[in-house]
Amino acid sequence: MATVTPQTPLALLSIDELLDEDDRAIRDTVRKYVEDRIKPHIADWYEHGAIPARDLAKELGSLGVLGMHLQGYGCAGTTATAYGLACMELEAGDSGLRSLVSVQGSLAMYAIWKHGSEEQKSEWLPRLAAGEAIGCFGLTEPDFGSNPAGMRTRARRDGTDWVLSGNKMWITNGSVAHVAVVWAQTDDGIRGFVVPTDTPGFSAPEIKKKLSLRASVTSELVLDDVRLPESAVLPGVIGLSGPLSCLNEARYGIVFGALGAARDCLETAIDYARDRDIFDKPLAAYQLTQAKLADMTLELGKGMLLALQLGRLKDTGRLRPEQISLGKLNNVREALAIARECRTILAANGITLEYPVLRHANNLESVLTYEGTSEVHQLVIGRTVTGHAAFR
Ligand code: TGC
Ligand code: FAD
Repeated sequence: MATVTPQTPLALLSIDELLDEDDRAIRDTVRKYVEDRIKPHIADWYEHGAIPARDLAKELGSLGVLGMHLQGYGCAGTTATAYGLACMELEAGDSGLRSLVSVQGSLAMYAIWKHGSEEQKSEWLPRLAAGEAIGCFGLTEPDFGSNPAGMRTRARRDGTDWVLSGNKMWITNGSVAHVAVVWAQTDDGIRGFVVPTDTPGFSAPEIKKKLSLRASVTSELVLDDVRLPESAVLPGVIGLSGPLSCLNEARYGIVFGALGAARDCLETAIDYARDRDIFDKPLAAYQLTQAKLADMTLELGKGMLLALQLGRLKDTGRLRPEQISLGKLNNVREALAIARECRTILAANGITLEYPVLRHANNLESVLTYEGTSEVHQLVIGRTVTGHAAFR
């Protein structure tokens, strides 16, 4: 029987030729960190529903990936493409690890970097970039996820102070954060507040019993008359465009990140199929298996080309939110389909934490929902191509 030397799925499309040397070097550094430091432990962290978030934050800070595409204040100032590639490698480890980094860099840090005062930037950004402090981002509420415009959390003036009250839900990093960026209604519209988590009235109980993103801290934020000085408000923005501008950054990272999880599943399934003999020959030598692997290789490659095109647009300042929706919708949806299909190749072995495929699939269920559900992104794209907003 004729055999050939196998190529990895992304090598087949010569993807590396589309990356410059610096981007490849950053990607390889992050990949090595994930191989050495995350992969040996991730199954246990996932099983126990606990990660050493504060230790990891310091390591990720030393690695230079926290807020890595921002300029100044201790941030690495890389290209957006390099940031995307780093997200991909982190999520090949676990979506929870990428979430830690996304929420820190693209949500908490970006909000302060883009909309904060000079005082807020110099107080928080260097510590957040170094991983000495952890940030979280409170937008979603128990009754307002896809429609944050309806939020009930309120900030009222009391003299020169602000007083915040309300509840946020499903907040990544909440219980381990040193600072929370909290969005609230004010008399002038929605505004962002920089809230040190040791402020009286602030608490962040952790949400337990998750079946997805178990290696990530997810919390409720309780704001019980949290009194803040006038300087706590983000001065640079009023209205929903403030938080949505931050979501653009995190969604962009997910476009690449989800492909990391998919790649890890596909490589695992290919290795498994080559090693496993079924009816006296390798599972990989059956046409049905090859059809699955070929289709997944194609989807992974198409997703990568889409991600790199968005990276190119972002690096040249031309990326629009509806283009990010195309990437988030496609790449998360396809990554989840790939993870599930890979699980079928591993069959019974696929349901355990000995292999990463069902862990990735379970994680991707959350990724499909957060940062705009698939339906929200379909509606964003639908509005763009029809001119009709169909959200309400
Ligand atoms: P709409 O009337 O369309 O817009 C209100 C204002 O916002 C502006 N805008 C944007 N600005 C920047 N970027 C975007 N992507 C923007 N989209 C809209 C818009 O121009 C307008 O500005 P202005 O100045 O005219 O007021 O708003 P809408 O209420 O109809 O809502 C639109 C919709 C549904 C798309 C939006 O609400 C939405 O995206 N909902 C989904 C919410 C969401 O994604 N939440 C994520 C929470 S954070 C999270 O999940 C973290 S997970 C952890 C991790 O990342 O790892
Ligand atoms: P809902 O908005 O109640 O949606 C329910 C269903 O209705 C979905 O299928 C949705 O697509 C659909 N739907 C909604 N609107 C429409 C419409 N107009 N037409 C048709 N269908 C519609 N949020 C934060 O602020 N910060 C965080 O750090 C954060 N981290 C998260 C971590 C995890 C693990 C998870 C699971 C969530 C996190 N979230 C966070 C919250 C996340 O952003 C929300 O869950 C998400 O926006 C969806 O909101 P929801 O769950 O309330 O669903």
